[in-house]
Amino acid sequence: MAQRPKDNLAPLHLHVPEPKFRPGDKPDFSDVFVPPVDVIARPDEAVIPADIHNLAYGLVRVLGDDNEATGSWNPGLDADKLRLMLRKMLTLRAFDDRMFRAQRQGKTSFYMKSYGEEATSVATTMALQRDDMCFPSYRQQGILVTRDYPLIEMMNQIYSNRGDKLKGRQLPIMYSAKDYGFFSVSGNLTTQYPQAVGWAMASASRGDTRIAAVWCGDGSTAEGDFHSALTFAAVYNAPVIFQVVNNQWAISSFSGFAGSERTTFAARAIGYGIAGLRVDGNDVLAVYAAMEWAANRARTNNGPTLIEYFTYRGEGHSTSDDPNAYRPAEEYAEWPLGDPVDRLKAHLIALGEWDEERHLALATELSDEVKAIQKEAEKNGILGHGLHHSFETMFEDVFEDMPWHLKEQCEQVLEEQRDKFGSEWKAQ
Ligand SMILES: Cc1ncc(C[n+]2csc(CCOP(=O)(O)OP(=O)(O)O)c2C)c(N)n1
Ligand SMILES: [Mg+2]
Repeated sequence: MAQRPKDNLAPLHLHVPEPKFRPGDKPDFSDVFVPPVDVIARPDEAVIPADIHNLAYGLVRVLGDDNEATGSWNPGLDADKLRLMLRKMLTLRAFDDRMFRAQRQGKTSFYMKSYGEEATSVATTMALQRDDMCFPSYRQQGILVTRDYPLIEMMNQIYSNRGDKLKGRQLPIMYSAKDYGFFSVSGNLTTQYPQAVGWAMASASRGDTRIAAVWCGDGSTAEGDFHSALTFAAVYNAPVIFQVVNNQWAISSFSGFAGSERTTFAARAIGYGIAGLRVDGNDVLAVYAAMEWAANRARTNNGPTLIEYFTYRGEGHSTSDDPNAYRPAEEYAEWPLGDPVDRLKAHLIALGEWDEERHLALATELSDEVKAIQKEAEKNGILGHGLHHSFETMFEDVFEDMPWHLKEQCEQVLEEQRDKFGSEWKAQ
C-alpha cells in the first residue's frame, strides 16, 4: 500500500486520562459491572492459564446482595472463622484510627490507613499458611494484625521511639518482621515484586514447601519491577502469588494513568501466560477463596497467579494527603461494592451468628484495647520528646567491623552532643 502523503493527515495527538468525577461532581458508578455471584465457576486448581482468560475480566464474588454466601467459590468457612476475620478487620480499623489521630496530635510524622481495603490483607493472610512469606506494600498492616504481631511493636516503630526494633531507621509504618513472615516495607514502589519472586524461586530450588505472596497497588503496576517480576515468575513457574490492590487511586492520580482504561489489571497475567483472577476486593469470602485457590496452585507446582482485588481507597493516601482536592467526597459512599467490614457483618447477621449489640461491644472492646496499648507505647517516647535510640546507633549494623570513616563521624556526633548538653550527656 502506498504511504499517505503527510499533508493529508490530521495531526497526531495523545490521550491524557482524566478521572470521570472531580470535586463538586456527583459520582455515578452505574457503569461499573457487578456480575451476579458465580457467573464464572471456580476452575480446577491445576487449570491451564490459557483456559481461564475470562476470569481476568470477570469479578469473583461469593457474598450476594442478599448477604448470603453462595456459588462454587464459596470457601465454606465456619462462623468462628468468620468472626475471627471480623475481629481482625475491626482491630485494624481501630489501630488505623488511633494512629491517624496520633499523627494529627503531632506524636508521629506520618501514617497511612487501609480503610475500605482491609479484606485484601486480612482475608488473604488467613488463607495462607503461617510460614508462607509475605511481601507487602505500605498498606498491608493487616498482615501483621492477622498474624498477631504485637500492636505495641507497630506503634513503637511509628513513634520511632526507644522501643522501636528498627531503631528509627525506617519511615513510620515501614515495618519489618522476619519472624512473622513479613518482609521489610520499602517506600520505593514495587521493589517487593522481584524480591518475592526471588524468595519463591529460592524456596523451590531448596525443595521447600513454602510459597510467597506479594501485594502492590494499581499505580505500582506501572513500575518496571512489576513486569520483570512477572516475566521471571512465568519463566521459572515460581510459587508466588501476585496481588494488585486496585483501590483506583495512586495518591491523586486515578487508575487510568496505570492503564485501567484499556484493560483490567488481572489481564496483565494473560501476556505472561500465568493465571489471572479479578476479584471483588470488598467481599472477604471472595478474597479468601481467590487466595486459597492461588495458594493451592502455587503449592502444587501449578505456577504463579496474578489476582486483582477491585476495591476503593476509602480515605486519603496518607496523613500528607487531602483527597477533597481531587475527588468528590461522596465517592466512597456511592461505590457499588460497599464496605468489607459492613458486608461481613451483614453476612454473619444473615446467618444468625451475629447481631448489632455484639458488633458494637466488639468494636468498643477493640478500640479500648488499642487505646491501652497506645498508652504503653507512648511511655517509650513520641516524636520530638527525645526518647529515641541514641545517635551512635545509626552507625551500627551495616558493617561487621565499623570502618574508620564511620567511627570518625560517630565520634563527631557524640562530641557535638556533649558540646550542646555538657559532658554528662547521654542519649536516652
Ligand atoms: C518508585 C517510586 N515512585 C513514586 C513514588 C511516590 N509514590 C508513593 S505512593 C505512590 C502511589 C502508589 O499508588 P498505588 O500503587 O495505587 O498504591 P496505593 O497507595 O493506592 O495503595 C507514589 C506515586 C515512590 N514512593 N516510589
Ligand atoms: Mg492505588
